[in-house]
Amino acid sequence: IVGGTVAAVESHPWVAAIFWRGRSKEKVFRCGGSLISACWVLTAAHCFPDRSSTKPRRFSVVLGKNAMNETNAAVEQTFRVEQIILHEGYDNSAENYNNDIALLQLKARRGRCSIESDSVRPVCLPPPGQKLHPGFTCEVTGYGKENQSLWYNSPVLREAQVNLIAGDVCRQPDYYASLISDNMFCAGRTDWSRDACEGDSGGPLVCEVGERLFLFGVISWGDGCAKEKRPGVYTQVTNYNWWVEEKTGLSSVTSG
Ligand code: 4AZ
Repeated sequence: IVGGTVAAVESHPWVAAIFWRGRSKEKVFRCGGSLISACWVLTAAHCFPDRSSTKPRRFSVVLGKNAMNETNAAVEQTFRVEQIILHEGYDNSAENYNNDIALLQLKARRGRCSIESDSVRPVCLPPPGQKLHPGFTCEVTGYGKENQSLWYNSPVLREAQVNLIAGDVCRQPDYYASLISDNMFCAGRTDWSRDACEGDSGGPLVCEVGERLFLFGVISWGDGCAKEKRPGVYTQVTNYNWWVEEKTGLSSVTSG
């Protein structure tokens, strides 16, 4: 996150940290994600770029994590991954990450996955097709870079407020032109000071509607970070209510 502030996971208890286990058993941070029910995390398909790296056994998910380099066993909940479901229409052939959405099923222990606490709680999905007006303020969260030129991620969870940008604007030739599909939306600041960045992908963009926070976007891509006319691009979650329902069998996730 560029231009943001340190965030307490208690204020974003759906935030998930997805790790990949390398050959020497080291845990490498891969992507953010959002807990949408006790056993399911929504993230970006591009977090799993090669088929061999989609082996669920190589991944783990940590919920309730504030700091990357310390483990607070009292609040964190760590899970193995039962399955990884990439969207069938995920397509990066045009290098625009169309349908950049994926589901991770957490492996249950003694019949249960995550347990709600002050630090762990699922986020609501917005009703299908719900539209918010351009300029609407939403919030992005992640453990990604604080500045594009750094080579390391943020050691702590960070958040920033960004504003929704109209599709017409984001499709202008001096913005992203035809790269923006109907499954995406853009968000940024008028002064380009705040943005998601590398390492934040898969994580949440949430917007408050009627005093509730809803997961409207999955952090997907962008040309650099916090650059003029290069806003962050997000997967439009309201296009995928039925897909999530079909894959998880949870009708409750669409009702908000
Ligand atoms: C990335 O590489 C990435 N500025 C994510 C978000 C943005 C850029 C890059 C948006 O994961």
